[in-house]
Amino acid sequence: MSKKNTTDVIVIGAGFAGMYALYKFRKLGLRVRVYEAGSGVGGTWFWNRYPGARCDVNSLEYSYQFSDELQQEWSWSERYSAQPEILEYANHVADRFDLTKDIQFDTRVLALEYDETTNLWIGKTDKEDKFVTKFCVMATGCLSKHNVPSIDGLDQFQGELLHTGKWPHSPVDFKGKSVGVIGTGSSAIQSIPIIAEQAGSLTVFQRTPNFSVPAHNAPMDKTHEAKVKENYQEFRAQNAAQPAAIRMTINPDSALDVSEDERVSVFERSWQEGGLPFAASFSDIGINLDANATAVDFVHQKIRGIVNDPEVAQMLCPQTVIGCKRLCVDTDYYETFNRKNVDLVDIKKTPIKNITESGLRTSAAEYKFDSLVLATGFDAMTGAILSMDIKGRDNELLADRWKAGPKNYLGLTVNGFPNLFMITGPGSPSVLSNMIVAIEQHVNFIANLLEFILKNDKEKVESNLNAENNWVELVNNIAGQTLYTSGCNSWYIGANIPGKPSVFMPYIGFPSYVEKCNEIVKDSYRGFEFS
Ligand code: NA7
Repeated sequence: MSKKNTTDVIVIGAGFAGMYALYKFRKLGLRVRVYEAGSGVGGTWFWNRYPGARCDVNSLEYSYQFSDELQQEWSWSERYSAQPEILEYANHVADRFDLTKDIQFDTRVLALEYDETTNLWIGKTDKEDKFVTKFCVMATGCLSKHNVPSIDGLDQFQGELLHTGKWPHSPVDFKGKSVGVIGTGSSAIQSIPIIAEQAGSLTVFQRTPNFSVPAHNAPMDKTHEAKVKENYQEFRAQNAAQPAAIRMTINPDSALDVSEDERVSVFERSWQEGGLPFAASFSDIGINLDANATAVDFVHQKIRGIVNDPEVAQMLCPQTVIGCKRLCVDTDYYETFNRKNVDLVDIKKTPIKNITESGLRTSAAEYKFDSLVLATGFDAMTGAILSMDIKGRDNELLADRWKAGPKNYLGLTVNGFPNLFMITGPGSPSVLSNMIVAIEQHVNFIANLLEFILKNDKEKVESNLNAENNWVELVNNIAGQTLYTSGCNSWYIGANIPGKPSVFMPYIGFPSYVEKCNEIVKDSYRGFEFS
């Protein structure tokens, strides 16, 4: 084995997590190597190039804070950044901190095996490299394994077959074409208005409608940007104290304690403001069914007010609680269904039977398309990790250990898999927080842990089973107090993937998570075992 393949730390993935991990671990004086399946940095933003792909967190917040020079010198052009600009930012960071020299692109890690006698991990990639490392860090992303639905005949389609999560790098021309889109999650909701403008005809196949709030995206307010930059640190600290580490003013009132008129005017203000803060219009929308129903009613009224055809409007009105699936943020989504060239098909009523050479067949009709877009989401949170063959102590497969659902400590470590860490893993705030903030917190935690190991002449760390059991119970207890677990089929509980165990995966509440991490460190890394 060549010397270059022996390192202290292997990081898998060069998205925002992998890039910061490389930067941070290098600073500890460790030899770090990153493997990345794509041909460039950026992770989610490298792959999700579909038209309209945009972040739903404000640009001034969705960025790194580890370097003040970086956050001062970079300028965002819009309130919510579009994918090309975020990818440009990722590339800027890679250049600025000279990251790419330690990243091996176009290389997918297939397997990792722990060798107890040497306390090393041995890995295998699709380039037939074998690597040996002491520490492994999964920076594999929460929404990176795209979900291709098992619909009969998918391989028969002779037109252009696209997936929003694995979009081509060259521009896709829909001009004048007949296009079908399967799925109505966030990716579909962002891309449909743009595809509709270009296509000759667009047919949207909807299994479950989603709630969406207008983004009211706009050019960056330069005065606001300058003000934030005057004291960026304080701005970041205030945001980190918010439940999702995203800046929003949570109305302390209950939706049930105000008059109908006042409630509607509060919702209207939030709707006009736009974006995810709609969920904070009242304090109890996420925890009380009756309060939630008032927000549902308001959005239903909005949909009925925007969409001209009452039948189409009715089809677009979700019949679940609002927010138990991730709230979508759009530009002209509902308006798009007033276009003459756009049709909506309810595939719960008339299911897709099969894909044909020229389109698809439902139980009611046959459709012909030049292009078919699968906007069918991801095997979220565990998909990318479990697509590798990871064997811990006694050759135990992580996939077997997690058969009934992911189990770990702080979303970070798994008993029996020493020196292996997950960034924004299941059981951490991850997708229910500002991802870049969560990533930095996790990488900092791991870096401190590595420093502790090295300073104290320890060889390995893993979590103990008891701590893991308690942690998973805590994650579930917190979720149980909210409407996230009120029965809608979200990817937070793995419901979008047939056969996936139904377990609520994210930890709700970024500040309390950070508090718990800090307490554990103070308490000599309670729940971790060192040897
Ligand atoms: P989502 O939100 O998981 O949406 C996927 C959509 O695809 C959703 O409407 C699904 O319907 C639909 N779907 C999935 N499988 C099928 C099959 N087999 N047949 C028909 N329709 C199907 O993924 P996105 O990419 O839109 O967004 C993911 C996250 O990225 C988003 O939450 C943001 O955080 C960014 P279903 O609802 O399961 O009935």
